[in-house]
Amino acid sequence: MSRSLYRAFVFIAVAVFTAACGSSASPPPPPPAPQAAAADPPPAQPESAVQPEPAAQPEPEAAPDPGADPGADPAPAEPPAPRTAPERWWHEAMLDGDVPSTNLDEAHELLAGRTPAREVIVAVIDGGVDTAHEDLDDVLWVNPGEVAGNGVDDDGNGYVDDVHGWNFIGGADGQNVQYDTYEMTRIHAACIGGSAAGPMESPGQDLCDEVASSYEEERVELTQISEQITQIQSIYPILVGILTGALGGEEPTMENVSALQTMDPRTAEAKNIFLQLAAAGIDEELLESEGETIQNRLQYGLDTAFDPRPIVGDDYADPTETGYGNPDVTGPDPSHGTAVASVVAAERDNGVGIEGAANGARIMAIRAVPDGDERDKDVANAIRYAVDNGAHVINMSFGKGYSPEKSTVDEAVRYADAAGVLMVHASGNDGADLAEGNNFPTTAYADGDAPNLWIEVGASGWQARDSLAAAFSNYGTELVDVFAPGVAIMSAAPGNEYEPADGTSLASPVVSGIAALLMAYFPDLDAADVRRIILETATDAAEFTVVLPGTEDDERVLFGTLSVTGGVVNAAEAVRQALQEEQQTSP
Ligand SMILES: [Ca+2]
Ligand SMILES: [Ca+2]
Ligand SMILES: [Ca+2]
Ligand SMILES: [Ca+2]
Repeated sequence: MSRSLYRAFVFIAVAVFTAACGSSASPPPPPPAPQAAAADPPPAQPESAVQPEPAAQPEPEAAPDPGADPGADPAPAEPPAPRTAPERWWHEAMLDGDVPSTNLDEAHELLAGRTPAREVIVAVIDGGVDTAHEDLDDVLWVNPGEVAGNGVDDDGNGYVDDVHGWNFIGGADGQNVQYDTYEMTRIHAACIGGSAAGPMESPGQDLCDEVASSYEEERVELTQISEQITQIQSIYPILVGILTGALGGEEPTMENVSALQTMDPRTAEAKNIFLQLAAAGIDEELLESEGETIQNRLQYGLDTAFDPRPIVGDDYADPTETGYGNPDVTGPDPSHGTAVASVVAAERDNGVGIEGAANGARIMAIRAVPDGDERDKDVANAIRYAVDNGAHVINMSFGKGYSPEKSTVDEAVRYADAAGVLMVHASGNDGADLAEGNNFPTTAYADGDAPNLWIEVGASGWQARDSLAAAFSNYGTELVDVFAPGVAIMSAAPGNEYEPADGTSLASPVVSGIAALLMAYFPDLDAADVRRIILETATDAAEFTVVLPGTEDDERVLFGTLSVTGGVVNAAEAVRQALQEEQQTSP
């Protein structure tokens, strides 16, 4: 879950409790919300607008027009407009005439009548891909020299039965790592002698102090969110009960609740909160799943004694070791990687599901990212596997705040760069400036030099021009190259399902997919050409005034300050330029 959703929870929890205490006639539940929000507000979270004011004060709110009286309710009075994203928005040219998207639709129109000149292999280094998904099963990379399931490394690449890719976080016995610690936790463990450190030695007092405080901050924040989710879970059925009554027995939805007219302040309050929750995509199901996610993070991510590495059974202390793992590229929870892969290459003409950005692309699934922080050794091996087995593009929708073995990853990135493989990386979801914090793997090597064939991608939204930069997206005047759609991206989910997802994790594969599209139709373009064309043809939005990510509604900046190009990728313009360059170079 992104930090912005964390904030949504905090925000809504406060609203819920203001409401519950202010309008419930029966004995209100103890109001623990203020302590949560006030005790230690998470950094960069100026939620002054929602400070929970005296929570217990019963508002004398008999106003028949709920939400119209700004004095009656310190929370934002207007329920968010109940708009949902157009399902295919990230294929369109513009939203509402002025919010730029990819214009993939026109790109494909421009290419109609041609066929892809080659199969472009896109390695998806992620948490696993549902290889049985109806919208992906026919676009998987198939290792031509490997026979499945015979226990033999038929093609001699060092990996046994790697038909669609490889899983670096599993054991030879077929077991899989699902959860892992945060890198921060591993370093903290190295400082305090916890077994999560593995072979890592204590990094010295300065880093130990820094990590100890980040660790504690994270622990407090996750604990608070966990409590808040529990609180909303206890209120939610009450809301639904009130609204169901007001709707004459109908199940409340965003639509019928929006349309609900009421004179009753309690119902009005329930309506307001329900719509806020719905606008943030929060329902009972999400509360349960996010509650579980947060619990897992507390239980595994922050456990200084947890070490899943024996499941893999590698010699973890040796960063140069290869060949460990197993061929199960799906793993126990392929939801993230399935969404990412589908944005790149979901079957466009099979009449079901969604359309990926590219046709003519093949997904090489490489599992290296657990629920927790990926490990440098696995990331490096995943990159090398992709390069050695023919990937043209490597999508990396993952990141972490510390990278103790950065040199190992750097070497693999240099290897890919030298091999002409385009690397596309998500900038991360902290709503932060990358110049002020790291999201590894970073665009620069430890020695300050940088790879040529790397695109760092921020996430753009659809709702309005001033929210073009997604609230959760990391940004960087020099460290993010370009933005791409990453909000409400309809994508594939395990089990032939489809659902919208948010994150720079979705923006990155939009770019990987456009790169694959160009490579497939214009085989003379190399990775450097494709990178150049994508960045040169991005829709220039540098002069747009947008809300600075991570500041809620406070600070406004020019979109051009958030990335190198100040643009949003534009597939149609990229194709147009590729066509033009093709014409110029052909005799
Ligand atoms: Ca299929
Ligand atoms: Ca093999
Ligand atoms: Ca085999
Ligand atoms: Ca499809």
